[in-house]
Parts: sequence; structure tokens; C-alpha cells
Amino acid sequence: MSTDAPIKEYSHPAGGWGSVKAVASILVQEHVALHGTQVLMHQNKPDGFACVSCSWAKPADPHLFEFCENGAKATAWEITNKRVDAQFFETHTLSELESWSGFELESQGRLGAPMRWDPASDRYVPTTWEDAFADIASELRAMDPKEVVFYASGRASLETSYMYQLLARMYGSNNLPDSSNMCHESTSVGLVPAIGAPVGTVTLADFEKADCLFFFGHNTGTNAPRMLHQLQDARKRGVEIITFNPIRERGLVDFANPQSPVEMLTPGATQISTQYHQVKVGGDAAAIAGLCKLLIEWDDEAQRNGTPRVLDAAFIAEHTHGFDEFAAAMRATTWKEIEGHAHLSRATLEAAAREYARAKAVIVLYGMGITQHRSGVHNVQMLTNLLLLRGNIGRPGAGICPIRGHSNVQGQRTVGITEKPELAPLDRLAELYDFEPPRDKGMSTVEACRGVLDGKVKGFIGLGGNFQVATPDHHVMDPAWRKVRLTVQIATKLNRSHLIHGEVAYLLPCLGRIEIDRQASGDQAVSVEDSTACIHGSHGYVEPASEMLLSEPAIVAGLANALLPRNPRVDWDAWVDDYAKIRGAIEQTYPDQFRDFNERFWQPGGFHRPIPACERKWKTPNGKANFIVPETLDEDADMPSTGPDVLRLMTTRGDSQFNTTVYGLDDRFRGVTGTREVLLMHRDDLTRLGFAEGDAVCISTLSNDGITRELDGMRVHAFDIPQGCMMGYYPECNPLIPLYHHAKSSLVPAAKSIPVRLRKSSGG
Ligand SMILES: Nc1nc2c(c(=O)[nH]1)N[C@H]1C(S)=C(S)[C@@H](COP(=O)(O)OP(=O)(O)OC[C@H]3O[C@@H](n4cnc5c(=O)[nH]c(N)nc54)[C@H](O)[C@@H]3O)O[C@H]1N2
Ligand SMILES: Nc1nc2c(c(=O)[nH]1)N[C@H]1C(S)=C(S)[C@@H](COP(=O)(O)OP(=O)(O)OC[C@H]3O[C@@H](n4cnc5c(=O)[nH]c(N)nc54)[C@H](O)[C@@H]3O)O[C@H]1N2
Ligand SMILES: [Mo]
Repeated sequence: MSTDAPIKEYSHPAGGWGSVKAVASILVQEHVALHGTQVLMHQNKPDGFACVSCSWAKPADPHLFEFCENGAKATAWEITNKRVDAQFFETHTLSELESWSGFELESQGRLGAPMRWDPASDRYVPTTWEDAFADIASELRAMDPKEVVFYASGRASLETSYMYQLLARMYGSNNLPDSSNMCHESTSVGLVPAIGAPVGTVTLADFEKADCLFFFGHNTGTNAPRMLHQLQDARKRGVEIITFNPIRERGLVDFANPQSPVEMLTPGATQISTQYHQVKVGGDAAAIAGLCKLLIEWDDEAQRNGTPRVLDAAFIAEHTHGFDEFAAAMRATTWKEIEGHAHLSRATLEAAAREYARAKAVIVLYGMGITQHRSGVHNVQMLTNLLLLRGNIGRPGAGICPIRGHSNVQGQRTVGITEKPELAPLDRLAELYDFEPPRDKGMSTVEACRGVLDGKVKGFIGLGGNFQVATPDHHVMDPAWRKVRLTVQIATKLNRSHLIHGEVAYLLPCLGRIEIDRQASGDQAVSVEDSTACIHGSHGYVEPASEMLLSEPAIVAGLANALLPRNPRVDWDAWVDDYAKIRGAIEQTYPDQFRDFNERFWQPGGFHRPIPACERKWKTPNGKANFIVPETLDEDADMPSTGPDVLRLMTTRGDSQFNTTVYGLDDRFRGVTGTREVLLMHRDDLTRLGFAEGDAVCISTLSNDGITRELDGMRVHAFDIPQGCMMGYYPECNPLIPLYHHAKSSLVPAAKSIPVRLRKSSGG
């Protein structure tokens, strides 16, 4: 391989000096070097601001620098000195901007003033907030509320999110899809019948008591790097960490704490995973079935021999239902099936099962490698099955830990952002605000996309995010978006969703969470919920990017005032004047969850929302935790066709991005430099299929609807990944995902298991 090859093995630990260099360079790139370092000192501190990057827990006793490399990048990205001004839009038509990459678009800096698309010039032109609200409201009034979608990306605060769902419902719509529909919806749908709670059951305190962690499908070093501190501490106590991931992700291999002088100056990286199993993409259900089968059979043997039981029989008898059926299914599953689907040997799985059986308290953690599959919901339930076998839920040091994505994605659902009416407190809202909320089911993300395709969606409002890019099937969807009557995007940075717009289009710029939010009663704070159901306060530190910006609550209130008839029970303006009043309204709506909200939200470490499963109270119809038998262990069971030339493509994030926001083209930990247009595959697959390292290829999806989905000009490279699997980057590969290719029942796009073929690129 030549020295400037784009793919080289990265042999340093995660963190370390590489991390320090990366933080310094993003501060310079965003022109905020000195100022940025001061701001970073407040990140994730009990009296500071909640990082806008990931949702990992924020400890009560933080480190001096309670931020990671990627959190620092997200901060620099938001407080950048770069601005998109009116002159920028005078210079560029939207058709021209369509040829720009997402990276180039967002690199222009922060949006500064409300804009309306002018069809005659194909440009965004300045407008006033009053005119924007009035025109949007008059468009919405002419529509059936059931044809309007209110999307939320998971970053907006609890306060904004509560107001946003109320606006949608008072208008008459439950169409409240959010980013979790593409993310942990498989968790919400999978956990409820299993343990009667849609969220995880562990807090930071459990990490100190666990003696074994099982990790599935999460790239921690990149996507929740602060957790490496908990993992490092756990390793120092001798805790076993057993990882299942097709790729040897650097952060799960070893870590040098960039905040520890000793580790920075000596080669003192901590080994993170004690066992690393490179499971085949889509092979987790089979691997977990292997673990369960072993535990159940060892327990059978113990009963025969009169030796100590392997399973927690008392817990199973008192707390669970469905064990016999599940155990029978696991006993009947053959090793041929398990080893075939998981691509792991029985001996390997025995090593992992032995640690599980030995451990007194096990936490299972997981990410998108589990949820973004057609079998995503079953995958999640296989994890709970595994935990229930030894009573590893609802006691200290044990439990299930879905690692959430956006910094308030879990909280948005908590305060009513959901398309499923049964999950929202509709009776309570009706009583509090004297209106009749819609009771019919709204559209999820995939259903909203289908609605756009069918012409059923007439209006789309995006509270943050980059919906048109984050969702599947761009080639099919882009033309359909043009026929939507109204698109409104509330955003901080320019992205492609602002260009793939409807007949009437608005771009409404808002304050970011790190900016000072001044309202009538003074500077305002907001709140967010982390992955462990702890709720934290956050207030801004830097001057707003422009005087014209409104806060997200003010934008929602502006829309509500223009659209809805006066309602004496909801004083939107008073809420904007003083956000404590919004928190008061949230507490009135959810008195058990948000008791003394205004007093408690600055508590160091946040306050923990009560989750019944943590106390072994199972809010399931039968009052038990349920073992659930998976339909199949075969991810490809209903594939159109499979064959030796078909590979499974997983699309993941690199080290220099936050979702569709790309900060740079390198993916340091995976050794990829200067490009994202690559497909990483096993060396034997590369040669078997007749390609050489670095060849340009055309990749196409095996579709079953006659539509061609392909990307030409991608480069293939050999990589340490199981045979038959391939990795590409999100969002570059999203045009390859058919809209119909999603998890059953949760409808999460199956972004981690796309059946594809390769051929030589037409360009050479
Ligand atoms: N810096 C940064 N932080 C982020 C984000 C970001 O983009 N940048 N995004 C945020 C959001 S919204 C989310 S949802 C999370 C996402 O965080 P992750 O859940 O880590 O998401 P991905 O980057 O998609 O990585 C998925 C991981 O699963 C593995 N994987 C893929 N397929 C399989 C499989 O079939 N089985 C198993 N066992 N593993 C598999 C991949 O190798 C990869 O390690 O991170 C959040 N935090
Ligand atoms: N192929 C593939 N597709 C995926 C995934 C995958 O792994 N593979 N992952 C899925 C997942 S897990 C998720 S969560 C989704 C993410 O989907 P989204 O949440 O829709 O996308 P983001 O890229 O996070 O949105 C970035 C934009 O948000 C805006 N923004 C940033 N901060 C703020 C703010 O404070 N307020 C407002 N109003 N706007 C703000 C900026 O304009 C920025 O351009 O993508 C999904 N799509
Ligand atoms: Mo996510």
C-alpha cells in the first residue's frame, strides 16, 4: 500500500494525543480557538450546558474537562465565527447549492435571519418573523392537519419539545415523527412487552457495581466517548467487557485518557474489551441465542447433577413469563444455525457465556448495530431474554442500557413527541388546555416519507435535523419533496433538507443550546434527559450568532399564536417570557415523572425519572417480565434473493461527523483518511469478486420493487470485517436504502443490513 493510501490501520489507542490534536484543530477551523477553550470548561458541568453531541450521562462529580473530542467538535461547530449572510443567498441559487456536499453547506457557518424561498429567482430571500409566521399559518390553515408532519430531531430541549407537541395536537395532528423513528424505536417497541418500560434501566451508579459488561453494536470511542471513562474505571476494577461487533472499533479495544498526564506521557493505554467477537452483520440474534442455549443447557445439567443452578430460578419463577417456551426454542436451535448466522464458533460463544454465568451483575449496552435491522425489535428482545435468565434486570449493577443518540432524543418522547397517541397523555392535555386532541395514529418517519411519495403529505415542519438526508431512498424521495405544498425548516446551519424543499419554503434560524437565551424575565435555562433517564439543566454561555435569531420556544410560540385560535388556558407568550412556566406545565402534565421540576433540574448529575422496571415492577399486560421467542435468527429470511456475490452493507458514522453534519473527511480510528466515498470489505471477498484494492465500483441494492438504487464511483478497500459484510458511510450510502427495508413493527430503516452487489464502475 502506498504511503498516501486512504486506508491504513490506526494502531494508537482511542483518546490519547490524537484526541488533543483533533480538538485543537477544530477550534482553529471554526475560528474560535481561545474563546472555545473557555466555553468547553462549562460543558456537561452541573451548572453549565449540556453537550449538544451525544446523550451519554453527565456525572454529578465531573472531570475538570467533562467533554470528549467529539463533544468539543460539536461545540466548536455551533459557536463558530462563520456566518451565512444575505449576500450568500444573493450569490447562490438553490439549484446551484444542490451540487454542494453537506460538508460544504454546513461549513458556511450559522444561519442569521429568517428566509423565504423566492421561486422567481430560486433564492432564499430575507423576510420578517411576523410575515413568516403569518404566511406559514395561512398555508397550514388551508390544509387538513392530518396531512401535515411535525418532525423533531432529538436536540431541542424538553421545554421546546413539550410546546411543539402541544402545537401539533392543538392544530389537530399526531404526525410527530422524530429521529428515534430511525434510531432506538426498535428499543421502545421491543422493551415494552419485555419489561414494561421503553427505556434503559441503568444509571451511572450501576457501572460501579457491575462485574461484567456486554457490548453490542455501538462505536463508543466515536459516538459516546465520555463513556470510555466508565469503561476504563470498570476495567481497572477487573470488570470483564465482552464486545460483539463486526469491526474492531478502536475505542472498544484500548483507550488512553487524554485527561490523565500519566497515560498521555507513557504508553499506558487501558485494554477495554477482554473478549472481542467479530459477529457477522445481522448475526446478533443468533449469537445471543447461542449464549442463551448454553446457559439453559448448563442449567439443565446442573439440575441433573444436583450442582448449583446456572439460571436464577427464583427470579424466573417469581418475575417472568414464557421461560419454558423460550428454553425449548433455544434447546431446539442447532449449532449449525447459530454458527452460520453469527459467523462465530461454538467455542467462542462458550467463552462469552462462561463469563456471563460467572458474573454477579451484568449490564448489556447496545447501539445502532442492534436496532437498525429488519430484526431490530427481536434483537432487542434477545438482549432482554439473555438478561432475564440470571435476573440481571432491576437490581444494582445490572440492567439494560440502550445508548441513545441525540442529546435529548429520549426526553422528547418523555414529554409527548410521538406519533403513537397511546404514548401521549391525551386525556391530561385535554383537561389542562380544554381542547380535543386528535386520537388517531400519526405518521412515523417512514410513514411520513411514504406520505410524501403518495402526495398525502401537504406540509412538513422540521424542528432541527436534516430529514431529507437522514432518511432512505434519496433518488426516489427528492422529486416527491418538490410537490409538497409547504416545507418549513427550523435550523442552525444550512443543510440539504433546506434545498430539497416544497412549493412554499421557509428557513427559520434559531439559537443553539450553547447561546445565551435572553427573554423578558432574564436569561433562560432549558433541560434535557440523558440516556440513563436523568434530567439536567443547561444554560447558554456565548453571545447569539445573530441578533435576528429567535429561541426555539419563541419560534414554536410564534407559529402557535399565528395559527391557533386564542385559548385562555395556554399563554404561549408568557411561557416564552419565563421558561420556568413551561417546566411548570410539564410537571402538571406528568406529576410523577417531573415532581418539583423547577427545583430539581440543577441537581448535580440530574434527577432520575422513576422507571418501574428498575424496581422490578413490570408494567406489561401480564405484570411479568416476558421471555419472547424470536421469529427467526436469519436476518435474510425474506430477502429477494441471496447468492455468493451478495454482501450485507452496514452504514455507520465516522469519527468526524455528527449524523449528517460532517466536520471533516477523516475517520481516524478506522484509519480512513481524506474520503468518505469508500466501501470496506474482507480481503478475500475483494479478490473473490474480482476487484483490486482501491478499485472504483458501482454498488447497487437488491431491490424487490423494480427500482434501481445505485452509487457509482465508490472505492473498495480491504478491511478487518467478517466475510460477506461491508461497511460504508452514513449519509453517503442512504440512496441505497429502500424505504420498505425497515424493522418490522418499529419501522426503523434497516441501515445496518442492506443487500448489495458490486460491479466495476462505469467511469473506469
Ligand atoms: N460523535 C458523534 N456522536 C454521536 C453521533 C455522531 O454522529 N457523532 N450520533 C448520535 C446518534 S443520533 C446515535 S443514534 C448514536 C449512534 O452510535 P452507534 O450506535 O455507535 O452508531 P453507528 O455509528 O451507526 O455505529 C454502529 C456500530 O454498530 C456496529 N454494527 C453494525 N452492524 C452491526 C451488527 O449487525 N451487529 C453488531 N453487533 N454490530 C454492528 C458498527 O460496526 C458500529 O460499531 O451516536 C450518537 N452520538
Ligand atoms: N444510513 C443511515 N441513516 C441513518 C442512520 C444510520 O446509522 N445510517 N442513523 C439514523 C439516526 S440514529 C438518526 S438519529 C438520524 C438523524 O437525523 P436528524 O436528527 O434529522 O439529522 P442531524 O444530522 O442530526 O441534523 C443536523 C441538522 O440539525 C440542525 N441543528 C443542529 N443543532 C440544532 C439546534 O439546536 N436546533 C435546531 N432547530 N436545529 C439544529 C442543523 O441545521 C444540522 O444541519 O439519522 C438516521 N439515518
Ligand atoms: Mo440516532
